[in-house]
Amino acid sequence: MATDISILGLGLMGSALAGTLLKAGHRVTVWNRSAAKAEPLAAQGAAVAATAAEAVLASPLVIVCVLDYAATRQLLDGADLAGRTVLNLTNGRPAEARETAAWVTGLGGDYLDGGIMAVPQMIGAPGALILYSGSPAAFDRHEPALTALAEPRYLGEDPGLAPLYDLAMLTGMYGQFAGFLSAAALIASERRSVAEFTESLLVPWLHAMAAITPPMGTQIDAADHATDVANLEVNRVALANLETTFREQGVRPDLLLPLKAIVDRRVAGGHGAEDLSALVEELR
Ligand code: FVH
Repeated sequence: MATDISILGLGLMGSALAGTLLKAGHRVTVWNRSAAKAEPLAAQGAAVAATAAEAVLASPLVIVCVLDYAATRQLLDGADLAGRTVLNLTNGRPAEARETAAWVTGLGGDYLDGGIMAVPQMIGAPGALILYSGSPAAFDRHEPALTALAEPRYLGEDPGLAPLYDLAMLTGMYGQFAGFLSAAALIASERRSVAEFTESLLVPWLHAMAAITPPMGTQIDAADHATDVANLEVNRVALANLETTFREQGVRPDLLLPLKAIVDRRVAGGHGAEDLSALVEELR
């Protein structure tokens, strides 16, 4: 069913959200600080609001997607939020989401926070996921329209949950990139093809390793770090070999050293027989 939706913030992501909602047949009102970014969307049928406050008044669902929460608060300041649902898809911290939720509800609105697990090109396509938390009633009301953007995953009433899970997902992603970049530098140190190594060897290996992380999650939940895979002492030796090899190859091991330090500390504490999952105990 076509609904009225306002989008505030027309950067790469906001423009992708607005374009996808227009294609899905919704009536979309847009606003951006730099007005020129609204022009392509106006050509696709969006109404363009002169001010952020005017965009808020235009629709019961107001999506904000800007640089940070300071910008979110700045552009919503003075707008009449009573009876509106503010869905903030801006990247931020759980504490910021909770503060913003309290502010919006204090002004008579409903608040949803969201974490977009997609790049702009993925919006509206299979594989895109958006994490939501906040008002359950607002989520139920708007879920049908939001499904056009990405698979929606509602995490709970605490508005801080979506950013918490979003940042945890990004943590996994940056860890993967840190591993990839270190491996690439090592391969490049012998002038071997990084592209060929990545496609034929590294990616299948990472898929296999990803498959053993859910059982590690179960171990972490149970605080049971027994292993029949590889204990921390074995990993300590492997990481020592890695550091030495990186240095011998003239490659900086900087991205690996924090992990190595934690393994060394755990083993020095007498936990060499444990699984890698036990490192969580050193982090919390
Ligand atoms: N792009 C991506 O792949 C990621 C995917 C995951 C989610 N992120 C988050 O989405 C937010 C916006 O990201 P973006 O990629 O759209 O960013 P830009 O293209 O740089 O656009 C930024 C927009 O923010 C507006 N803006 C900045 N400061 C203010 C302000 N003080 N008041 C009002 N608007 C402001 C900016 O306006 P303008 O510069 O065009 O006038 C753009 O509309 C972000 O949280 C990502 O982490 C995207």
